[in-house]
Amino acid sequence: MTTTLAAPLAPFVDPLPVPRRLVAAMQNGQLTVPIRAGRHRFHRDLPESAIWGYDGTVPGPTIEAERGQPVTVQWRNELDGTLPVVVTAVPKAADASGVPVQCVPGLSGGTPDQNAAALAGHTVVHLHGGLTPAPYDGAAENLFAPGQPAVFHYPMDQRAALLWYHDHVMGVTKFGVYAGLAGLWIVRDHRERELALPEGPPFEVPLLIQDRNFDLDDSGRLTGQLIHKTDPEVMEAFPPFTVVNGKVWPRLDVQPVTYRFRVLNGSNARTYRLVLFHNGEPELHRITQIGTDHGLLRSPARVPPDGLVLASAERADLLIDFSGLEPGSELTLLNTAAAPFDGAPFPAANAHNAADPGLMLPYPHVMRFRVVPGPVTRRTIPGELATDYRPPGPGALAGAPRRTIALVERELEGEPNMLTMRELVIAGDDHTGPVVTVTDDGQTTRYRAVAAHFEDATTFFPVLDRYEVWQLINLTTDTHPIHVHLDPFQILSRRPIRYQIPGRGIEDLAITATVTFERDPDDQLDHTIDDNERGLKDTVRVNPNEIAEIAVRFTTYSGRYMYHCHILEHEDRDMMRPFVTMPAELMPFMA
Ligand SMILES: [Cu+2]
Repeated sequence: MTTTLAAPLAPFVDPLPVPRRLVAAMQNGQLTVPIRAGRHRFHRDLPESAIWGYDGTVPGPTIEAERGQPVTVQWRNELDGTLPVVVTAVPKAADASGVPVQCVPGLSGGTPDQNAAALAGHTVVHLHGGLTPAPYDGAAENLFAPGQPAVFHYPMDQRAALLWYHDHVMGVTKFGVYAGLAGLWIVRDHRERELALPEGPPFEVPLLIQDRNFDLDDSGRLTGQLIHKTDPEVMEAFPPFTVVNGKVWPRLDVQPVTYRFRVLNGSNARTYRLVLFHNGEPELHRITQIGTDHGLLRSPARVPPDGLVLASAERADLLIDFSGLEPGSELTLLNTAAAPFDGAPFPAANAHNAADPGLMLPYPHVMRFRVVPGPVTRRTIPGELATDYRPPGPGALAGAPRRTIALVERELEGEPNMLTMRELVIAGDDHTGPVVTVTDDGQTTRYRAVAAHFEDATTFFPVLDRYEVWQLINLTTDTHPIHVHLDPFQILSRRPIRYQIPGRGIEDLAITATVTFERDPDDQLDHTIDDNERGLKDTVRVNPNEIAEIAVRFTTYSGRYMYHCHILEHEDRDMMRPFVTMPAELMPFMA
């Protein structure tokens, strides 16, 4: 196995782009965003790429809204032509020299997928993190063809946070987002202004992190053509080039002051573990995390010792202190997370040696900061941030309905694996079919699966304003970031489990497994909730050998929503399920 690959593009040569701001208040809350084919240069030395983008750009404009001031967006689908991404499943996972095909540009002997090439621009926009009425939430089957306008109303009755909007089409979200259909959406409120946090340029900087790959021409030169490449062993795309705000490995000049970075992992599948590196050492002490998916934490949090982990769709609101650094100092943001990510640790001190094509991480570079001369100011960070939420106490959760979901990977002969979320209910004594048993401190509960695929009957009908506890049992070997639409949730626990699945234990719906709350001897993970996860979340990483419990409560809107894995290749096949939120007084009339 090769341990390093020469980078075919020079790192840190392009300035970090900042997406155009679209401030809703400046347009009376009435926005029009065309969805267009366009061209975009991902790197100084790359030819332009054909893309699909909001406003024809990658990323789309950053929409800025005020809490309590509704925003209406006319999403105008003006896409023409077909998907500007070549999709290929390469027949072999590694090339002749043993390098995984996904770590290198080009089609690697794969043939373009003709069904993907025929996709002609159906789209639907989801505002991730939005407390949005169901008709405007961007349900994956409610598609708009080119020429069909969609007018979506966003009440914005929600706390300040970094949200993002992206394509959410059934089965092909992975291609639409990859083609460029993603943009940031910032909600602001008075609490953030009380804290005098940086707002807007130059000291508030959004960082939308993604990964991309490109085709090669006959002479081996990069063409700029986007390619989505998978292989027989890895069904997710893990492209080699990290792209921030649309540029491969950019750089940002910073003054010796405190900056606020609004970070989103918008990759299809890749998890990042970010380490700030300076003079051969990690300098994580410069980073303070003040917010997560749904905004401010109750108090500032340190980044975990190995680095800041962000799975697909997770966000972090970071203050980074560049004061005390000489002009000319360079700090590099590195990624140490192997792909597919399974939670395995990697010491931050070794981040500069994290490159490993065998772990689908050929280049750990993310971006670089260079300190330029300027007046030095250090910001003092308040000890109390959010005051509007607390963890739900035992009283709030006593008697809360519990829902149990198993995350399952089913291997199929001759086609890619199928990932599903098996919704489980307690099996009656008369049930004689396959069961999942869960043993906790000697007490065993038997469950049977009642739903596996998106189109199976809905079984979740949460009642508004009531807490529920959702238990997510990971029976696979990878970490899955599970995203629930609508209201945020809080993580209650992560606990280690051992499990066994007999041969043929995973059928189309039924599943046989024995799960025990005890640590597997081979399990190296600590299964803790990090301080920066003790906020309002909408996406939770569920690691291998783990049951995560989250406290879910829907408050405002009734209707049909979705929850799913945010690895886009998983949600597209078929790790996504509907739920329907209901006002309490309607429940007696449900058949
Ligand atoms: Cu997943």
